[in-house]
Amino acid sequence: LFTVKDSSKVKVSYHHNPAADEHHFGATHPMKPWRLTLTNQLVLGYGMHHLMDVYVPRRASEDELADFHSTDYLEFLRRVTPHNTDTFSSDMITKYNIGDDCPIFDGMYDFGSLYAGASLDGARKLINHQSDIAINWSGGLHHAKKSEASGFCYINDIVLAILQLLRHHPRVLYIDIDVHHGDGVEQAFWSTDRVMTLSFHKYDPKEFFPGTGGFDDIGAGNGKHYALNVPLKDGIDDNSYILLFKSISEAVLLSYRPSAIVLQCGADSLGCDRLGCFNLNIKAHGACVDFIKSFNLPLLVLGGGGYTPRNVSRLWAYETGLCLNLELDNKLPASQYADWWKPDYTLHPDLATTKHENKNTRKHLELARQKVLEQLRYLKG
Ligand code: TV7
Ligand code: CA
Ligand code: ZN
Repeated sequence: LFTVKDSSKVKVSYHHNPAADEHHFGATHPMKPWRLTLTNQLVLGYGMHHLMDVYVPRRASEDELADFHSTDYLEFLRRVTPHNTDTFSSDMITKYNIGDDCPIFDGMYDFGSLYAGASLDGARKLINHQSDIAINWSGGLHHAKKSEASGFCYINDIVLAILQLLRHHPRVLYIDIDVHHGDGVEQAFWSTDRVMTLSFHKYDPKEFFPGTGGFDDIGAGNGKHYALNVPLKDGIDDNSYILLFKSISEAVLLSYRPSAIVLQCGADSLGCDRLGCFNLNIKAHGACVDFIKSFNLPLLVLGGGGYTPRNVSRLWAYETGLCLNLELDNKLPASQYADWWKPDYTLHPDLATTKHENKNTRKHLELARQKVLEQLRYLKG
């Protein structure tokens, strides 16, 4: 099933409440929580649960959610259902940004408190040194705002987990490799230097959600230069992405010197994603995770987007293996779910198709790198 690459002991915890997987946004909605069941099947199939601490975290309480979210918004999420929606004013539906992207579905508050509970559990295991790396593939929902749903996200588990880490850590670095801009996390920490946010994403203000995250999004007040963005174009390939990611994140780590890192591993930056437009293979995405891991700082690893469930599960199983210093066999383990990985039944199918032509010129990539590195010259301390 796997070989052990490096027998040095890393304490990894895996936070998964299978109740989260059972929620449905709607038949045609691209967000499929059951991709977490597929992921977990591969994690178990490879036998990785024997090598880490597996927790079924409790739901986050309303008080815990209120560390970031407004109580009126939380009360709305808790009370509204598909059957009583018409008893809420249309102003409220508009204000909280309910719609096609963020529909009202049965159990949406429960879903939010489940994945937020898992991220908080992971953050606490890092704080009390029970884990070196904590993993929550159900988390990473980076668009949710204080009083507003956005982009399939209702509760911002990342902001909540970072707020926990800040109780014990002077500086937290947030890195986001989802194909979308991590706008909710950036906005929450826009004016503080205690969190640095770094997002790599497709950027096209008119055509691609959420439209923010250009070079000039840099934070404000005390947080000026502490929000970093790497806007990219369609079709970026393995080599350019890895090179850009490593050179930027290494410079950021050395200048900012965080004491903990939160890494959002959205799988929609893979090639063949239903919503994404990059051309990355699983190994390239994983190389970014492995690089961050090599700095040996307390690390919270989260999921995020990912709209082709068979590849989301491959990726997150592979990255669970990287956290554990394992080399997983390319042949996937047998299980009752195996048909999802037809016809090849492998961990590493070729995802770099010609569907998205690479529009990132060397000039654009070099400019992106320079623009970010320039911000680092202004950091205090
Ligand atoms: C973290 N893209 C979340 C990414 C959120 C992306 C969007 C859809 C979409 C929604 C659907 C649907 C869809 C095929 C794709 C401007 C709009 C255009 C709604 C139809 N099919 C993450 C959010 C993004 C909902 N939103 O970063 C129901 O695509 O582009 C938009 C906004 C207005 C609303 N319409 C889309 O990965 C988890 N939505 C089918 C059914
Ligand atoms: Ca991103
Ligand atoms: Zn995304």
